[in-house]
Amino acid sequence: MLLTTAIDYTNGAPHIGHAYEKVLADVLARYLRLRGGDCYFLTGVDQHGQKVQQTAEKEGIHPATFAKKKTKLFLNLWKKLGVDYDGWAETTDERHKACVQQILTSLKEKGQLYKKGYQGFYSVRQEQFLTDRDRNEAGEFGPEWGEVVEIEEENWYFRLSDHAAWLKDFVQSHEDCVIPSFRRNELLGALERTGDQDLCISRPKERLRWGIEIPFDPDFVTYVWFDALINYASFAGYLADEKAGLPDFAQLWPSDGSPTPVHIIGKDILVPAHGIYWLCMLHAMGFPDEQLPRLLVHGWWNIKGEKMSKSLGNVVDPDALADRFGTDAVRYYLVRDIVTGKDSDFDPERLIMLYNQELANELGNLCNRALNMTARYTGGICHTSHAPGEAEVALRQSLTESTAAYGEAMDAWDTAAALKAINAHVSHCNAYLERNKPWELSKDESQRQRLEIVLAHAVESLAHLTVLLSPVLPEPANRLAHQLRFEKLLELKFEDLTWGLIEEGHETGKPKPVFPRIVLEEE
Ligand code: ME8
Repeated sequence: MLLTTAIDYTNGAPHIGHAYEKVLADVLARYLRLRGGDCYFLTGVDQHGQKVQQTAEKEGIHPATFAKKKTKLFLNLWKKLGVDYDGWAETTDERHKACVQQILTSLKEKGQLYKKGYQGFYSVRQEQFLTDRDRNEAGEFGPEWGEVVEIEEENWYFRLSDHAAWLKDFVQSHEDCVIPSFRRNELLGALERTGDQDLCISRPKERLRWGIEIPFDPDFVTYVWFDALINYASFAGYLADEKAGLPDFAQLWPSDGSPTPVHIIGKDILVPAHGIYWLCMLHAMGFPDEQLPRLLVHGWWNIKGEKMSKSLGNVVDPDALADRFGTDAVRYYLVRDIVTGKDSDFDPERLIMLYNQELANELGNLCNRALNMTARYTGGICHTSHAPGEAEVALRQSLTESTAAYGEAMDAWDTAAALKAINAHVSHCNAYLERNKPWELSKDESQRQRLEIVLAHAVESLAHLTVLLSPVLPEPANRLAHQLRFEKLLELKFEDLTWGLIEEGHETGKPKPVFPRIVLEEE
């Protein structure tokens, strides 16, 4: 299955919103593979457009050099955060350019593009033409539009209005075309309000040079959104030459009823960009309904209830955050403290609290106790063939429930609920050890069998938890698998997670702290 993210503007450094989306996608891609499916994870950067041109001009450098420089910041961050994509999209790539131009040519041949003059208002910040509907109650264009200029120019238009009735019908009749459902309702509401407007898809070169040239009219470049949306298809191999080194499109974007691509995007770019423009573009390109992608719309991280913005000076730098608290804490927090689809408040104190409590204390404690006591009391050997007692039946039940709840939550893209399900079993295990006190059982030879049962149950649980945690925290999961001396543990699939992963006589290794506590200097 093809899983994509929005491609980030290269007019500035990555912020915590960018990091969240890419970590979320990485976690979901790893989960889909754990489920036994294929997943091709595509992400990248949006390098064209006026914003990039303007910021580059301010710095006195060419937009291409500027975009490359900013792209490096994204590439370095994904490496640091363990975002392990399969495909990388840069919109200045010649292969992408060729695809955009082929699509433009073909749409023109189909009569879907036409040229006309326009006189009116234009938002420089949003790179968008404005109509009276964009005015506020006072009849003005509000601050959200930034600088608004009056322009008169000819441009190329896409017959968006041809697809309006189809789109309404499509969204109404496909419940899972936008996830979660309240975002689908938002799109339906927007479709009710939208008139019969077409989409301007070009910009004259005299105003904007930084874009993909319109192949049949060299005085114009392609509108940045029209160019950027096509990345999902171009980097999946759409219309590509076999030798281009891109994936096989038919395989990645199936038309045989198998799962269609999922585009992970933020709430601000559902309407109109993905929910209207992209779906209509695909429809015009000839994609049948059953081949259209699904849109997974996530919420935003705010700062103390306010939108993160350069002007408020509250932008959180994920790179600095990872240097300070470590990659694991950042990954964990970003998918633990937000419900997919909803907004959340970014709070470094919660990051520290959740990491220290749930990973360093609870899970760290379980790893340490299970492996340490097994090494000390049974020479590292697991004795798994004894019959379970009442407490063990309850523990197995807790694991079964947590695993099922985890799978259900992840299938619904809800990473926070999945992590809570893991934590529920970790707590059960810690309470089980507290109640059964292997350290006391070890002092009484007549309790030898009980001791072996308790330790084996803790180790078996740990093996399962390691696999479940691996999409979110792949590195710690690797280290745990190594400490369990179960090198093939992470090759297991979700459906393999039945009781009995640890065989009779298996020898575990010694624990080394996997989740060191975050201690602030001020503490
Ligand atoms: O929109 N919290 O790029 P972008 C969570 N280039 N997510 C956030 C966020 C926040 N505070 N702020 C932004 C673009 N995002 C286009 C996309 S796709 C063909 C072109 C998300 O760099 C935002 O919702 O402004 C979007 O999904 C992504 O970051 C990139 O935003």
